Amino acid sequence: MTDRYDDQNIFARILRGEIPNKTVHEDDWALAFEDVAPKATVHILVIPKGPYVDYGHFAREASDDEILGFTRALGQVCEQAGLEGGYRVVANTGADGGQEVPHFHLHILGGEAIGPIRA
Ligand code: IU
Repeated sequence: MTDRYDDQNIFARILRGEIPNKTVHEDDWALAFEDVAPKATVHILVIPKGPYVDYGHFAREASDDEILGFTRALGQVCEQAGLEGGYRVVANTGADGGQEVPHFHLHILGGEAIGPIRA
């Protein structure tokens, strides 16, 4: 998998403020916003501010501060979303993982019973 980052991808453009979004959280390390095509009652995307293509790229290249800041932001968003019944966090990665936008992002899905992962 290539780590070449396309700075014209849609999430890069959202980070630069070129495209509107429904932000639910923003700090130095992460932006969280509602998915435009929700796959569950609650569907939030959390993205790091840095230019990382996917989870592997982020885990390898991001600084400890970025990883810690992003992880804490994710936890904060999950807690603030009021998902008392639980939720799922998903990182689609690469073509086989069904990743469409080449800027690392985590999906938070909840607000309803999603059930176990099935093939
Ligand atoms: P994926 O993991 O790369 O497949 O997820 C990309 C998500 O980004 C997907 O759920 C889209 O609905 C969502 N999305 C968005 O929220 N805003 C956009 O402008 C575009 C995609 I394009």
